[in-house]
Amino acid sequence: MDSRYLKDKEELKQPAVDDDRRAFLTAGLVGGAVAAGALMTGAAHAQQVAQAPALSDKPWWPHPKWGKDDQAGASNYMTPAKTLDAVKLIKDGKVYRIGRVYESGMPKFGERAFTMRIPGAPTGGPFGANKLIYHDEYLATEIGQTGTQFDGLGHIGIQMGKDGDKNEMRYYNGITEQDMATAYGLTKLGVEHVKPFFTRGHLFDVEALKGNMMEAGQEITVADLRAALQKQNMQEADIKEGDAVFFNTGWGKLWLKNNDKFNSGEPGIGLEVAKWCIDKGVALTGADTWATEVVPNPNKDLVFAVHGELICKNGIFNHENLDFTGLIADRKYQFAYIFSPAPIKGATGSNGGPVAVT
Ligand code: UVW
Repeated sequence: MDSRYLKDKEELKQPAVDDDRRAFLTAGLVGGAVAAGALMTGAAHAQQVAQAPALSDKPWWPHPKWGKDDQAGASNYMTPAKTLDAVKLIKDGKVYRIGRVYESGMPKFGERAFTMRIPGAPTGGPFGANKLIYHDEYLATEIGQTGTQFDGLGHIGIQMGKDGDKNEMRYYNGITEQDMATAYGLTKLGVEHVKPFFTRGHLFDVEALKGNMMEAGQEITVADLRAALQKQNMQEADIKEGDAVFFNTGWGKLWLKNNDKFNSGEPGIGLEVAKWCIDKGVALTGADTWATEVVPNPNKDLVFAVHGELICKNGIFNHENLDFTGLIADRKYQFAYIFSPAPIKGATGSNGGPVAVT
């Protein structure tokens, strides 16, 4: 039996889990992160840390482009013109699934769960002279936050005041915990406000650039992105406002193969690339990892800082645990990215089946 199940009940109490989680998210405390630091020269690592801008504590609301009442964030870039522009990237009509299969054994963040049951077997019937029988499933999970997951604007906030002060826990457009949180779903910023994505997608194969799978705590830099663009024969100027950008780190190879390592941290983007994404006005980021951003952050004071900057402050969405295997095998780095989040009222995000069409 897995030793996790033999733990004393005391150990499973939530505060202990939170402490473990905090420790694991903090730079330098995870073996992978130390290893990643060692992969870079000391100077390069120090420079990376120095590059990370300090977090601004200035209010980020109202949104300068979409106004104080907006709840759709960067999905506002989805327009008929954007659709037609994305269609120009479709050349051979090939459709790639870039989402993963949902199953209970997949790696999950923290104490999240994914449990499916088919009651009855069959659930019901037979009905009528034709003796029709049927199956239904019951699913217990953090539906927008397990497996391939799309982070909505109600997922990430920043505490601006004292612990427990819900009037100063701020989300996109300054909406507070007090304004939006109920036990039965978010009353603001639920994923139902997000417009379906049909946009231009650009994939950076950073794993190929580095020549191997990146390691936990290893940060993708803007220089890496520019080198990947050159290697892939792409132009930076071709990344337009409202486009989606994706990062392949190789970490996805651990999916179901070594879940413990997959969960132990991850390579990804830091605040430098986050700023680049904000300056470009991208609508969405995504990766083959569970957070898209580097964990632990090379700046040991920061935890999920990219989530805060992109989602909370700028309304830029994030799609996690993607699978670019097919695209990379076919050397397809630009495509139409199509994804309509499941419009579950008051949900923080969405599962689903995103596709790339080339
Ligand atoms: C958190 O929920 C903090 O992270 P993620 O969006 O990666 O699941």
